[in-house]
Amino acid sequence: MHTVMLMHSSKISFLALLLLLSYLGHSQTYFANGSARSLGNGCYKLTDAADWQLGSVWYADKLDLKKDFDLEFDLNFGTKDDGADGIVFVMQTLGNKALGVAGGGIGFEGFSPSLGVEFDDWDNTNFGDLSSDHIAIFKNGSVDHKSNNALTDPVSALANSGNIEDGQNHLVRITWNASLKLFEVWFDCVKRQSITLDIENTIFKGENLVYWGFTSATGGSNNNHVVCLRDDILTQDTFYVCQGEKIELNTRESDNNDYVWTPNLYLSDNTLQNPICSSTVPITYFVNYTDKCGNKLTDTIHVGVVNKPDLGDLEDISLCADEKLNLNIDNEYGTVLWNGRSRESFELLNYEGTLSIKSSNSCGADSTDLEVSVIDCTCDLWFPNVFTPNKDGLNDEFGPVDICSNLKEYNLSVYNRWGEKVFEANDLSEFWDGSRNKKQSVDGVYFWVAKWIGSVNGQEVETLVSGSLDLIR
Ligand SMILES: [Ca+2]
Ligand SMILES: [Ca+2]
Ligand SMILES: [Ca+2]
Repeated sequence: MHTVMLMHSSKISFLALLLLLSYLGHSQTYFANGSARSLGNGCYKLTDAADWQLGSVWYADKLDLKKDFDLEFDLNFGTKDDGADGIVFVMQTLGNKALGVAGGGIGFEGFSPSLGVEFDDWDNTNFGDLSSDHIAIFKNGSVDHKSNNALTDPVSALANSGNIEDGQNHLVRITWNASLKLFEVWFDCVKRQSITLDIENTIFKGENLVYWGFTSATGGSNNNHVVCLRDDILTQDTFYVCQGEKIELNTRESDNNDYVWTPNLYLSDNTLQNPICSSTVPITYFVNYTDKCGNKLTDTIHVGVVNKPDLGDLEDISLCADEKLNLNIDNEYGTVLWNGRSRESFELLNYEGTLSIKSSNSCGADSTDLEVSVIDCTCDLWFPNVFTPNKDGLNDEFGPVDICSNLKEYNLSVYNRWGEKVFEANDLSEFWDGSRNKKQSVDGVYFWVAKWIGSVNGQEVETLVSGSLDLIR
């Protein structure tokens, strides 16, 4: 009985049901509003080449400013050098249906709180615009370079101040280093803006989860405005796979499509951008490739393994009256329901009846019903005063008969008549077979001392007993 109890509590503490998830089987989508519409292949037309258009596209999931991000996308500003008004990359907290104001505000006007990176191709002299197509960072829906919402000075989009309304796709990269609070913008592979700012606290008043996307508008002049985004634009550095299943990994796009993942373990093909991983153990990969700007990079990708909840080791529980047991099942990214209610743990104290447990996470769920009973507890050990270690199968070993519900500690020592210790046990399963140093001990009288701590109705009680023993072969 006592061994069942001890095993029971150790099994519970070993139940580490590590759970994670959020990205498993996740497919990412965008919301297009106003004049914006999907062109397929991840491209959205924000405005047509018509006057007074207004569009926005928002990613379905929020960005977390507590984490780094690295976004890469193509912008196309149309074919008319004298067109208007441009495109703004926006972070905001108004939702994924939000739409701003048309005209020189480039669809960004009207969002507050917000952060915007304008790619402005129309010179509004009242806003202090550069005459060339330019990039600047703003907050709170303003595009006025003279206002205190201007977070940076404008710089020309191209270093040579050239025209970006050339019908070509322009590669834009926006990165955020959460620990350095560093926000940077690249245009056609050249860094054009950089700002160090606690965006979460100074703009969003402590909110770290923000919507992100793009706005565009036309006014009395116009252009086609298109943004092309990958559906996996939020590149991850950690993937989670359910134990025994597979997951598609992914890294940044490359023009020459030349990737090498190391170590080449558990991967369908270590030269793909997106190999299938079937690891059953946590593993870290390094991926070598050349990015779209020709930089040779090495990305680090971690794969975590998530176990499906398994409550199969749980057994019915018997507790002594007034004995407490705190049941705890780790499930960090899932939930554990105790009798239908979500709690961290469940304390048993004089509880009798069925205890229903359900543990679930995104890899699966398991449930079990335990019968919990309260028993009268004693802890007594009885020792015989004679034994006959002659291997006839009868009384060949010396040790206790136990009636103990919950033994905490145990020691038995046996001495010969000269006071030499001939045997010692610290576990109830160890009995004396009458030998010492592999030699048979002689017939005669021996002495034993036994000490144990057991639970008697919730109280720990220590007992010390001694006696003599006849060894007869
Ligand atoms: Ca232009
Ligand atoms: Ca402008
Ligand atoms: Ca401007």
